[in-house]
Amino acid sequence: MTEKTKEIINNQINEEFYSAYLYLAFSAKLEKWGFKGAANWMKIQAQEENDHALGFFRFLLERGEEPELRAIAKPEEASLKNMLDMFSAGLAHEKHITACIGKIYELAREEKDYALESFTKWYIDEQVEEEANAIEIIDKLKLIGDNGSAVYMLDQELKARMYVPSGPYATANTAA
Ligand code: OFO
Repeated sequence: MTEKTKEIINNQINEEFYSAYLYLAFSAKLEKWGFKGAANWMKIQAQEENDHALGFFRFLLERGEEPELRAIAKPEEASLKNMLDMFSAGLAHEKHITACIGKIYELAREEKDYALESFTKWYIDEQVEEEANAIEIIDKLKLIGDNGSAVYMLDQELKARMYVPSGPYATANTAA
């Protein structure tokens, strides 16, 4: 594996852990505000991001490389003041992640690293789903506005989300 490839994957491990941090920070804030359902949704998203990081972590190990764990930045977006702004910031962040994954895929093709090319496909598909999920919730929040009982119902809906291990090594993540 080239240095360039190792660097982009190590960076992506950090990006995915930052995503987990971001969603966990949103979860804490939402729970403090009394939105337990939205807090649950965000916490599960954080768990999935952790899995995504572990996917890249494991990929490096399986290719005989040692992952490098770097400092995770403080998520400044956690200072946002309402749920709509948080989900919108989440979507903006996912678009950034989609671009990062695209760059990994491009590099894999450039370097004819077929294993990485194949591995990255899982993340490309996942990003379509992640952006769609965020858009759906943002649309609902816009529709609802400040209608308290509708916000309460949406919060109840978000409470139903359950954690399912996510990532190309989902079943192996517990042992990663
Ligand atoms: Fe939110 O996505 Fe990871 O990869």
